Amino acid sequence: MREELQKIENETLAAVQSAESIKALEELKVRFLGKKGVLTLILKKMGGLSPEERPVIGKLANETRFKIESAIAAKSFELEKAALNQSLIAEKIDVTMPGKPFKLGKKHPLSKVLDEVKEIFLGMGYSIAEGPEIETDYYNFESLNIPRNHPARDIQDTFYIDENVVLRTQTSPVQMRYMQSNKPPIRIIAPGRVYRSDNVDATHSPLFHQIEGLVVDTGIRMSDLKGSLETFAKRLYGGEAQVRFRPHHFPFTEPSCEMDVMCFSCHGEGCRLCKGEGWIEILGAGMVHPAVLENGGVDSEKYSGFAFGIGLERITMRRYNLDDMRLLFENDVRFLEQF
Ligand code: 2NL
Repeated sequence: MREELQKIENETLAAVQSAESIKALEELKVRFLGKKGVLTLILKKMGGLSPEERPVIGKLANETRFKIESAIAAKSFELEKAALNQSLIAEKIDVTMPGKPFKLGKKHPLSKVLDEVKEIFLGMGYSIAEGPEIETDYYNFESLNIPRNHPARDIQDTFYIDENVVLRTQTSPVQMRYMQSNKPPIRIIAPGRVYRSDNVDATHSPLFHQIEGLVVDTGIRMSDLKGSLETFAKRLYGGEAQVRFRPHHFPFTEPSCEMDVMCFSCHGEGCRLCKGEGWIEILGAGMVHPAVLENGGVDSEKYSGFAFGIGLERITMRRYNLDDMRLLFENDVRFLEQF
């Protein structure tokens, strides 16, 4: 039996050494140590041994079992390590490889210019007011001194929801509502979408954006209007920008004016950009009409104010030298990527 054990030991150890996979080792383990394994069979035969030989062979068998178990454990550790190394090599990731570029969107030019305008007025102490895009005829027209049949309704012809409800043609209704629910001093801008039933062309769109402003306090004069709007123009277009004010007419302001900036391209000489004028109109403004102040619940004997309206598309086109407003609404990424 000694020889038998020795032979099993030699053969099994050799087999363990040359095993090439964890699976092969498992099979060896079963063949040698399992219920019907070689060693188990030998131990079963020990009943036929003499009482002197039994403990000696038993000890020997246990030693053999221990040697083989150790060899299997060592070999299995070795194989696992090799397998791990293999997968580390096979699954290697080169972290220095350039990644897949991630396409980021950009701010729309209208949003960029609006952000700048807001920042300028916030810096001058104004707050931002908002209101509904669907308005009553009263807030959009009547309260602003534009009665039914007034000719100003023609150029502001809009989309009627019904006889008394319209899509707003300007953001003035926001300021009218603000006057009604806030006491002076008032210093606000009202940016937002406005609507007119215009056909689409290079300078018109049925939907566009306006930034209106309103200042109401005691002792507000035309000089406050001029100083504030000139400061705005210089902050938007740079300190060297020159402005001029021309008389104009709006139903809701008296007196009214328009402000031009000197053409940045020809510096007043006249060129294609300014259509030979030398100046470019950027906003309309005026002293708030007393009737409009009263409609807002403001005592026009005690208070006065100025108001203005800026077309966002227009100043954005000037800012980026665009010659067609449709570019701002088509959302062609090849155009938008340039800003
Ligand atoms: C323009 C002209 C303007 C106003 C808007 C206004 C608002 C109130 C009272 C008085 Cl609540 N006026 N807004 C005043 C003058 C001009 O806009 O050409 N906008 C593009």
